[in-house]
This record gives sequence, C-alpha cells and structure tokens, in this order.
Amino acid sequence: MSRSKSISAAYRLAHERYADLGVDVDRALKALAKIPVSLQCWQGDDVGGFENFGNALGGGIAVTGNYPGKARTPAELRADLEKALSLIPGKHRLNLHAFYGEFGGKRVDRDEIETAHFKNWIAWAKSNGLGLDFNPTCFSHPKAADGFTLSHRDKGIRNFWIEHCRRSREIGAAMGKALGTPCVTNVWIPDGFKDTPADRQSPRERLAAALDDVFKKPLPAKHNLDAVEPKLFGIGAESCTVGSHEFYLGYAITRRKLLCLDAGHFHPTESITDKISSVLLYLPEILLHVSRGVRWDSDHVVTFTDDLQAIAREIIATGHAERVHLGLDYFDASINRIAAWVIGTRNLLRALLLALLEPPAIRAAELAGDNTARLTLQEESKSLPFGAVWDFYCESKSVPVGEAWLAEVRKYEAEEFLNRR
Ligand code: RNT
Ligand code: ZN
Repeated sequence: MSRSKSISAAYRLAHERYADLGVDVDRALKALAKIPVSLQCWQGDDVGGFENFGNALGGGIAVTGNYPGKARTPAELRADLEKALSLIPGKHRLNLHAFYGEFGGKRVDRDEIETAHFKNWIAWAKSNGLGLDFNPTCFSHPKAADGFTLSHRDKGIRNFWIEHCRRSREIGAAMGKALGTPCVTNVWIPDGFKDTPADRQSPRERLAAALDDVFKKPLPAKHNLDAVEPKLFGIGAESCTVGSHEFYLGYAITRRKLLCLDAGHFHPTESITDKISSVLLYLPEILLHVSRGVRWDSDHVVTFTDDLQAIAREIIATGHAERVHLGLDYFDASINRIAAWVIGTRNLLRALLLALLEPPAIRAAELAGDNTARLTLQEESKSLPFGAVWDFYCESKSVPVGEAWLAEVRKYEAEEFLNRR
C-alpha cells in the first residue's frame, strides 16, 4: 500500500471509531483549521533582534546552545520562517518584537521606532497570508540594564519606556489595520529585585501609573488588542517581580486588557491549565504564551507533555477557543531553530486536535455524577487513534506527514546554513 493510501485507510478506521463514540471528526478538523498559532520570531535568532547596538540579551531570560544557522538578517529570518510555516498545517501568525525592526543601519532608539521600520514585515506578512502580533522590547538595552523599566524610580527612564510602549501599540494597530486582523500587542517587562526589596509597593504603583500612560490613547480593537504578561521571577529578579500575577490580573480586569498567561511564569509545578476558565469569566479575551519550563522558566521547545495536553483541552473545553489567542514562547539554540518552531507548533496543534476529539461521554459521565465512568473514559480515550487523524490532517493541508518534515529541514540546512558562517 502506498504511504498516502495507508494514511487514508488509517483515517477511515479512526473516523469510524470516533463516530462510534459520538465524535464528529470532520467538525474537529474544521475547528482546528480555524485556530491560528502565533510563531515567536525570536526563536529564529536567539532573541537577538536587528538593532546592532551590541546589546546583549538581558531581562533575566537566557538562550543556551550554539547550533549553526542563526538568522542574522530580517531576510534570513523571513526565509527560515517560510520554511517552518511550510511544514506546519494551517494558517498562522507571526509574533514580532520591537527590536526586529529594520532600521537601515541607523541607530534608532526604542523611543523612536515607527511603523515604517516594520513595513517589510507587514508586506511580507500580507503576501504570506499571515497575521502579525507585536511586543515592545523592554530588555537588552542600557536603559534596562539595572533591571527596571516602566517601574523605574527614575522618571526619565520610565518615560523612555512609556514612549517605547506607546509607539509599539501604534505600530501594532498599523499592522492590524494593514492585515485586516487585530494585532495582539503584549507588554512584558523584566522589572524585579534580586534581593528582598525594602519597598514592594512603590514600584507597583509606578508600574500601574506608567501602564495607564501607555494605554491612554484608545485604539480600535479591530486593529490592536493590548495584553499584559505577569511573571513570578527571572534570573537576577528572584525575590520580587513587580509585574506579578496578582498585579496584572487586577490590572487587566480593571483596565479591560488581555491577560497573557505564560506557562513558564509560575511556580514550577503550577500549571496555567486551571487558570484559563477562571480568567475567562472576567476577561473577554486572553493570550497564552505556550512554553515549557524545566525546573525554571527555561523556555524549552514545547513538547507533547501532559501539561500541554491539559492546556489545549481547557481551551477547547471552555467552548470559547476564539477568546484565547495562542502564541508560542520559547527559544532554544541547541537544536536546529526551524525544527524548534516546527516541533513546538505541531505539538500545540496536535494537542488541540486531541482536545477537539474528546468523547462527549466524559462530560456526560461527570454530569451524571459517575466519576468511575469519567475516569475510565478519560483513560481509555488516551489510546484512541488520534494520530491517524493528525496524519490525515497534515496530508490534507499539504504538509509532510510524521517525521518526514525533518528531511526538508535538513535539506534547507545544507543549502542555506553553510552560507551563514
Ligand atoms: C519573558 C516573557 C516574554 C519573553 C518574550 C521574548 O519571560 O516570557 O514573553 O519571552 O517577550
Ligand atoms: Zn512569555
């Protein structure tokens, strides 16, 4: 049997098996095709950006590894992204950071960025049918070197970052307008204390006031959606992070902003799974940074873990997947960077598919108070043939099935990365 025939045959059997359980596979695949994932541009160049001021990665985040082929220019990064996207089923988005602008060799500081610096990205996104998301870059900069930005005790430094974030929102809105799909502009700042602060309150008051300044100008939601991202700790900010979970949960609810839940930003055993349904009660939309912490917020490539499956399941189980914007957030330089994108994105999509294929009897058992049946069905459903459905989906979207995509990455690596030494 040819590969393609065996994929169809396996799919037919899986379809039948799921139909017996009351699962509509066709509907699940249609729903999956409508869920975009925002790929993080920063996986392609180790969170380096294109400013060329020689700023080292700061902000308490770290990339390790020295795999060859890191993108050095916007053109290389776009080519790498095109390769990655060609191996991922569905239509997706790109998440850009402000320091990935194209500054034409000029020294454009963060408080001077404009939409013009992103015109190539916008044109590229348009021609590739991608939506764009955006982030101010409040790290890797001399004015962030002491670990504080929007909450800084120095008004001048605060204002510098306020201006940067304001401009970032405008750029986000311009992207959203140009592409006809709202840009989620996410504010994350590294601000925090290595050692016990004497005053935790004042920096938080300053941060709330600074954010209010950043968000003062209303922008149409059809162009730009503001998000804020809390964190528990970073390297060098172990004792107190100004923008903590409680800080931003309160901020987002009172100011009607999206809350960004990053899977790596809580205690190592704490999952964002259980937060989704709670936060959606109070906020119309949220953003997820799908990541994988290993012992700390290490931003490992997203793998098909129990945690990932649980997160995806919750998104689907709320019945409001369209209210949850999905972005990836990891950066690994120890393996091929294109493969890192492909592995993580395919895993997230695969986890969403698994969730969409959940037998309805599980929920029904719970409703009937039959916890024995619920557990039985939950466990038995783990070996249902969802892999056959996933393979069929990949084939129907004209992307490689199974590990076949790796050969394409290897070919690209051989042709392209040799020129990058
Ligand atoms: C850092 C945050 C933040 C960054 C990106 C690069 O801990 O997760 O989202 O990873 O902005
Ligand atoms: Zn994040």
